[in-house]
Amino acid sequence: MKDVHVPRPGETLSDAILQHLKYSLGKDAAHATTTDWRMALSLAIRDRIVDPWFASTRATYAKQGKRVYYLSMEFLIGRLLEDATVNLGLMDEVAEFFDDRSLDARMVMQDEPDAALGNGGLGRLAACFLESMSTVGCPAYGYGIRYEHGLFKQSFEGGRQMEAPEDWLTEAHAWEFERPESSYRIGFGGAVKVLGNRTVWQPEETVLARAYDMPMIGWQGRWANTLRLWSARPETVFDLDRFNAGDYYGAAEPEALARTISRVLYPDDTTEEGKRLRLKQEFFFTAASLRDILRRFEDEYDDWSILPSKVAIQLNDTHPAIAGPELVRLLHDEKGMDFDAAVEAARGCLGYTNHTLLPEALERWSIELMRSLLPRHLQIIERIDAAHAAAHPDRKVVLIGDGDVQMGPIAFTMAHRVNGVSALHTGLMKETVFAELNRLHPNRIVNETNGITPRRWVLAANPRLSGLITEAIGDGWVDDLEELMQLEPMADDAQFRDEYAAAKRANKVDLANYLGQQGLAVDPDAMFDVQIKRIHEYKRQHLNILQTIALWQEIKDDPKGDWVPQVKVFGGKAAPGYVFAKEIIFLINAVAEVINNDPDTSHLLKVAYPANYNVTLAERLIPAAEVSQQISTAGKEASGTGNMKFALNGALTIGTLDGANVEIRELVGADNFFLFGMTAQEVVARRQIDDHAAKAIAEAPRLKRAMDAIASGTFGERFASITENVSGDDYFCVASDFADYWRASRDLEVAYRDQADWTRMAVLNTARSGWFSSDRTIRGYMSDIWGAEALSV
Ligand code: CJB
Repeated sequence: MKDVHVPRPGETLSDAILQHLKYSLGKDAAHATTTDWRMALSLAIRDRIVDPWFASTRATYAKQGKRVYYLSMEFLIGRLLEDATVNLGLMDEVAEFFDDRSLDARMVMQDEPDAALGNGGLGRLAACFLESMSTVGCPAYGYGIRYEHGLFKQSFEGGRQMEAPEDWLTEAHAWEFERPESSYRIGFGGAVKVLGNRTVWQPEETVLARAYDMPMIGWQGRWANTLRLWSARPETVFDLDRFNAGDYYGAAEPEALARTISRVLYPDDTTEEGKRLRLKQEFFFTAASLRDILRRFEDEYDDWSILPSKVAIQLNDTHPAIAGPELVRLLHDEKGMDFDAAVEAARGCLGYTNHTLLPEALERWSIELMRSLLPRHLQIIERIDAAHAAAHPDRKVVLIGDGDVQMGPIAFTMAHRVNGVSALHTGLMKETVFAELNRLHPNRIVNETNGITPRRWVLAANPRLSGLITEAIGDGWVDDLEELMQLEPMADDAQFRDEYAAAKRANKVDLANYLGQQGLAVDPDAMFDVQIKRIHEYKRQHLNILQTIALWQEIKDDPKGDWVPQVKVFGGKAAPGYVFAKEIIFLINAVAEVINNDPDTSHLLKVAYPANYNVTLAERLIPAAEVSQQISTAGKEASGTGNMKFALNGALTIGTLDGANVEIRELVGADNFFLFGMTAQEVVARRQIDDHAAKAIAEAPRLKRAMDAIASGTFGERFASITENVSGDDYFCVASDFADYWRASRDLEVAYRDQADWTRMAVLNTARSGWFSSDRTIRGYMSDIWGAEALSV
């Protein structure tokens, strides 16, 4: 899309939109489609971002500020137009503009494709961080991959998950600036040669990494950073010889092979080829980013020894962990720095965030794979490993062991700070996966509890609540979220509570209408209970659905009883190769089918599972939620961030002592949080008991009855893999936590009956969740890890 429109000083937003419609899109208002309007608006908004964006870059140069580089395989940015409009304070003007033309501004904004360049929490955290880094004025770049296809689109067929490719780039969008001049040649394979006193890697295959930039504007447009995504291109676009010989497919092969690298988010890594591609993706974007970082440094400075004082590089999980060895290679092999000094400089720059203790998620690559793709890096890792062994003769951790290159320990040894994402998770990191490395490097691990951006997750997503808050305490909360504390006394103010409850009710009506459009009628006065996140055994959606079945059975026993009507909402995708998770999805849909069509109970209990959960759907569900399900097996959820979004939007949590739930409960108060389940330590002990699941089932007749119903075919299939798992090994302790979960769920219902008191608790959740702003998290990283200072334009 060519932008031919030059904004003139004094031009109103309305003029700018109309100008773009005419001159950039070649349409007049009478014939404009929703997409035309959306593009015209986007371009008009984009024009207003460019100046602050340039000014931020200039300010960083002028002040020789330290820059932060956030390397992440995922940026789950979702839609950008509404975010940018809200941050520029232009929402009212935009709404008025479309009102005047009998169009709905929100509908226009919702025409934007939802950029799903991430899988879940890790990618969404990266997106919140980009916004917060701009809001607090931290000079920063996000670096990632410009996937042609983001996370697959989910649909249900007969209750089963179907996957279709996502295609965001085929739809018009306004945010990218292609930078053909910023291209780097990235190599793979080949040989390592020693030429004189230099070691030279001569790759056999190369691809080009081409940059695409998106501006990321902070609150009130005070600062804007860049998200730079790399797209893979072939060096030879076309093999003319093969084409001339009649081999038309073969002629296009080099291009197809190169482009595969940035084609899709997270290819299936269950096959060797899949693993190879995944490692290629990781090296591709990491290497391009590092070259870009060093190029920018060299433009300004000529002394490599000051690199760590000017450059902070954060590794978002182990995916970019090859950055350590690659930075050493660049500094030593290419810039001529002494090897040990290169290692020190690299470590001075690098920080590593761990996001999970699940052993299967800590990446490792076979030595053969590493040797065939990155032979020089393997040598460098061996040398760093040897130095580490020499410095710590009693060490038990190795960087290369069991035939694999261990990316977790590599990230740890190559970083000056390693952080966990909640207090509990950081503690467990020290005690479990990184116990040995923590012993050797006792001050390296720090905690930075996750956060979320209030601009998107309250101000934009929940305008009713935002308006109420601003009326009550002014708008200072938007970039100083702890100001929400001023709402605390209003929890006891009946009028405020009524207004707060009215905002929630209106959000529920919106959601009820949305579900209605999808064919499910729900009562907006029912209790809205929501569990939205990736489908995973440790997140225990199956615990929730078992509880739902048990509840349905009790209601059916006594349909005239005094029940709290409720809607159980599920949302989330399962990895395409994760058979058990897909079975959980199938079970939820099968249960929904039966329960929703049961004439005895359907006025009291409904199960909703809207397909294709994504950022946009989250923005719809969270403001309408009253109950937030955070029920992972304790010790397994590193932090969670959905839990924070719900609490802030006034949903009460039913949850375990896991991840950031612990901190949420401490802050909102134990009385305003529905706790259940074993602690992380108790879970570990419980697993030692023989037949712990069978014993738990024997003591929980409701669970037994629910499992029997499944096994007897009440929901069509018999779902043997699920019932056998829960009654067998039950690693995630669904059976053992069931009874207490049931108890907490009933406590919730009792509490819900007293609406005034419920709203009081909800207000307290909002008032006391201000600490979970990602602005606070970013300031923590800046002071504890990056040593970076906020600048202003
Ligand atoms: N997480 O989304 C992912 N993907 C991974 O591969 C590993 C972890 C999640 O990261 C979030 C952000 O830190 C956490 O809140 C969440 O608990 C964790 O599962």
